[in-house]
Amino acid sequence: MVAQTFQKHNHKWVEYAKERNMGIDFNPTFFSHEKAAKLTLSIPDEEIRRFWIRHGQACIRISRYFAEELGQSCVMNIWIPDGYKDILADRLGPRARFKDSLDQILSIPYDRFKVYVCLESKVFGIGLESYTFGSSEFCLNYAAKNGIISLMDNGYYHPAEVVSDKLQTITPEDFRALAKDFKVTLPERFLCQLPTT
Ligand SMILES: [Mn+2]
Repeated sequence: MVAQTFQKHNHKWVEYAKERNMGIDFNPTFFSHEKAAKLTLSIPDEEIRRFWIRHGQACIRISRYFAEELGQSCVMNIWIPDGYKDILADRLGPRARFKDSLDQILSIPYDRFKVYVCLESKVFGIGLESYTFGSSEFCLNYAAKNGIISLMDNGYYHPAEVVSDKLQTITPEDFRALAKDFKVTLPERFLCQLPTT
Protein backbone atom coordinates (compact mmCIF):
# COMPACT_ATOMS: atom_id res chain seq x y z
CA MET A 1 0.00 0.00 0.00
CA VAL A 2 2.70 2.46 1.03
CA ALA A 3 4.95 1.42 -1.80
CA GLN A 4 2.04 1.74 -4.22
CA THR A 5 1.27 5.22 -2.96
CA PHE A 6 4.90 6.14 -3.22
CA GLN A 7 5.11 4.73 -6.71
CA LYS A 8 2.22 6.93 -7.73
CA HIS A 9 3.72 10.10 -6.29
CA ASN A 10 7.41 9.55 -6.86
CA HIS A 11 7.51 7.77 -10.13
CA LYS A 12 9.78 10.47 -11.55
CA TRP A 13 12.53 9.46 -9.13
CA VAL A 14 12.50 5.95 -10.50
CA GLU A 15 12.30 7.18 -14.09
CA TYR A 16 15.23 9.51 -13.47
CA ALA A 17 17.31 6.68 -12.05
CA LYS A 18 16.31 4.23 -14.79
CA GLU A 19 17.31 6.63 -17.54
CA ARG A 20 20.76 6.93 -15.99
CA ASN A 21 21.15 3.31 -14.95
CA MET A 22 21.43 4.40 -11.33
CA GLY A 23 20.16 2.96 -8.08
CA ILE A 24 18.46 4.89 -5.33
CA ASP A 25 19.30 4.91 -1.63
CA PHE A 26 16.79 6.16 0.88
CA ASN A 27 16.77 8.18 4.07
CA PRO A 28 13.66 7.72 6.23
CA THR A 29 14.17 11.19 7.78
CA PHE A 30 13.27 10.92 11.45
CA PHE A 31 13.39 14.71 11.78
CA SER A 32 11.97 17.97 10.35
CA HIS A 33 8.45 16.93 11.28
CA GLU A 34 6.01 18.16 13.94
CA LYS A 35 6.06 14.73 15.58
CA ALA A 36 9.85 14.97 15.86
CA ALA A 37 9.69 18.15 17.94
CA LYS A 38 10.91 16.30 21.05
CA LEU A 39 11.97 12.71 20.46
CA THR A 40 11.19 10.05 17.84
CA LEU A 41 11.90 6.32 18.19
CA SER A 42 12.78 6.71 21.87
CA ILE A 43 9.87 8.88 22.98
CA PRO A 44 7.86 7.75 26.03
CA ASP A 45 4.65 8.84 24.29
CA GLU A 46 3.51 5.55 22.80
CA GLU A 47 1.32 7.13 20.14
CA ILE A 48 4.15 9.19 18.71
CA ARG A 49 6.63 6.33 19.02
CA ARG A 50 4.18 4.10 17.16
CA PHE A 51 3.97 6.73 14.41
CA TRP A 52 7.75 6.64 13.90
CA ILE A 53 7.91 2.85 14.02
CA ARG A 54 5.28 2.61 11.29
CA HIS A 55 7.21 5.25 9.35
CA GLY A 56 10.35 3.13 9.53
CA GLN A 57 8.48 0.05 8.38
CA ALA A 58 6.94 1.98 5.49
CA CYS A 59 10.39 3.19 4.47
CA ILE A 60 11.65 -0.39 4.24
CA ARG A 61 8.77 -1.11 1.84
CA ILE A 62 9.61 1.99 -0.18
CA SER A 63 13.26 0.94 -0.29
CA ARG A 64 12.22 -2.50 -1.49
CA TYR A 65 10.18 -0.85 -4.23
CA PHE A 66 13.24 1.12 -5.37
CA ALA A 67 15.38 -2.01 -5.32
CA GLU A 68 12.91 -4.04 -7.33
CA GLU A 69 12.24 -1.32 -9.88
CA LEU A 70 15.90 -0.57 -10.44
CA GLY A 71 17.34 -4.05 -10.09
CA GLN A 72 19.90 -3.06 -7.49
CA SER A 73 19.97 -2.94 -3.73
CA CYS A 74 18.71 0.11 -1.84
CA VAL A 75 20.59 1.33 1.22
CA MET A 76 18.26 2.71 3.88
CA ASN A 77 19.88 4.56 6.74
CA ILE A 78 18.22 5.05 10.12
CA TRP A 79 19.46 8.01 12.11
CA ILE A 80 17.59 9.73 14.90
CA PRO A 81 18.44 13.04 16.53
CA ASP A 82 17.08 11.95 19.93
CA GLY A 83 18.97 13.23 22.93
CA TYR A 84 18.93 15.61 25.86
CA LYS A 85 20.65 18.77 26.96
CA ASP A 86 19.78 17.95 30.55
CA ILE A 87 21.42 15.27 32.64
CA LEU A 88 18.94 12.41 32.80
CA ALA A 89 18.41 10.20 35.83
CA ASP A 90 17.20 7.35 33.63
CA ARG A 91 20.04 6.52 31.21
CA LEU A 92 18.69 3.12 30.21
CA GLY A 93 14.99 3.69 29.52
CA PRO A 94 15.46 5.82 26.39
CA ARG A 95 17.80 3.28 24.83
CA ALA A 96 15.45 0.43 25.74
CA ARG A 97 12.65 2.19 23.88
CA PHE A 98 14.93 2.95 20.94
CA LYS A 99 15.95 -0.71 20.78
CA ASP A 100 12.34 -1.88 20.92
CA SER A 101 11.43 0.54 18.12
CA LEU A 102 14.27 -0.74 15.95
CA ASP A 103 13.22 -4.33 16.68
CA GLN A 104 9.70 -3.54 15.54
CA ILE A 105 10.85 -1.77 12.38
CA LEU A 106 13.03 -4.74 11.44
CA SER A 107 10.32 -7.25 12.33
CA ILE A 108 8.53 -6.83 9.02
CA PRO A 109 9.58 -9.33 6.37
CA TYR A 110 11.94 -7.93 3.77
CA ASP A 111 14.66 -9.19 1.50
CA ARG A 112 17.99 -8.27 3.05
CA PHE A 113 19.70 -8.56 -0.30
CA LYS A 114 17.39 -5.91 -1.70
CA VAL A 115 17.27 -3.52 1.26
CA TYR A 116 20.39 -2.83 3.29
CA VAL A 117 19.15 -1.24 6.50
CA CYS A 118 21.85 0.82 8.20
CA LEU A 119 22.00 2.36 11.64
CA GLU A 120 23.93 5.58 12.15
CA SER A 121 25.00 6.85 15.54
CA LYS A 122 25.02 10.38 16.87
CA VAL A 123 27.83 11.79 18.92
CA PHE A 124 26.67 15.22 19.95
CA GLY A 125 24.41 18.08 19.01
CA ILE A 126 23.48 21.63 19.93
CA GLY A 127 20.78 21.23 22.54
CA LEU A 128 21.77 17.59 23.03
CA GLU A 129 24.95 18.17 24.98
CA SER A 130 24.37 15.67 27.75
CA TYR A 131 23.18 12.47 26.20
CA THR A 132 22.43 11.04 22.77
CA PHE A 133 20.48 7.80 22.70
CA GLY A 134 22.00 6.46 19.51
CA SER A 135 25.57 6.46 20.75
CA SER A 136 28.34 4.85 18.72
CA GLU A 137 28.49 1.86 21.05
CA PHE A 138 24.74 1.35 21.06
CA CYS A 139 24.40 1.53 17.28
CA LEU A 140 27.45 -0.58 16.54
CA ASN A 141 26.32 -3.27 18.94
CA TYR A 142 22.75 -3.25 17.71
CA ALA A 143 23.80 -3.48 14.07
CA ALA A 144 26.18 -6.36 14.78
CA LYS A 145 23.61 -8.33 16.74
CA ASN A 146 20.80 -7.83 14.28
CA GLY A 147 22.56 -8.33 11.00
CA ILE A 148 22.15 -4.83 9.71
CA ILE A 149 24.86 -2.40 8.66
CA SER A 150 26.60 0.04 10.94
CA LEU A 151 26.86 3.32 9.09
CA MET A 152 30.04 5.14 10.05
CA ASP A 153 30.86 8.76 9.57
CA ASN A 154 34.29 10.27 10.20
CA GLY A 155 32.57 13.19 11.87
CA TYR A 156 31.45 10.96 14.71
CA TYR A 157 34.83 9.97 16.02
CA HIS A 158 37.88 11.39 17.64
CA PRO A 159 40.07 13.20 15.06
CA ALA A 160 42.74 10.52 15.45
CA GLU A 161 40.29 7.75 14.46
CA VAL A 162 39.38 6.89 10.87
CA VAL A 163 36.42 4.92 9.57
CA SER A 164 38.48 2.80 7.18
CA ASP A 165 40.28 1.17 10.11
CA LYS A 166 37.01 0.54 11.93
CA LEU A 167 35.33 -1.12 8.96
CA GLN A 168 37.88 -3.84 8.48
CA THR A 169 38.18 -4.42 12.21
CA ILE A 170 34.52 -4.95 12.93
CA THR A 171 33.07 -7.08 10.17
CA PRO A 172 35.86 -8.12 7.79
CA GLU A 173 33.86 -10.84 6.00
CA ASP A 174 30.69 -8.83 5.66
CA PHE A 175 32.61 -5.79 4.58
CA ARG A 176 34.39 -7.63 1.82
CA ALA A 177 31.17 -9.23 0.64
CA LEU A 178 29.40 -5.90 0.52
CA ALA A 179 32.30 -3.94 -0.91
CA LYS A 180 31.44 -5.02 -4.43
CA ASP A 181 27.86 -3.78 -4.18
CA PHE A 182 28.79 -0.58 -2.40
CA LYS A 183 31.66 0.13 -4.78
CA VAL A 184 33.92 1.07 -1.92
CA THR A 185 37.64 0.67 -2.15
CA LEU A 186 39.14 -1.91 0.15
CA PRO A 187 42.06 -0.54 2.11
CA GLU A 188 44.49 -3.11 0.69
CA ARG A 189 43.43 -2.26 -2.85
CA PHE A 190 43.86 1.38 -2.12
CA LEU A 191 47.36 0.71 -0.85
CA CYS A 192 48.16 -1.27 -4.00
CA GLN A 193 47.16 1.70 -6.11
CA LEU A 194 49.48 4.13 -4.44
CA PRO A 195 52.09 5.34 -6.90
CA THR A 196 55.43 3.64 -6.51
CA THR A 197 58.34 6.01 -6.36
MN1 LIG B 1 26.46 11.31 8.95
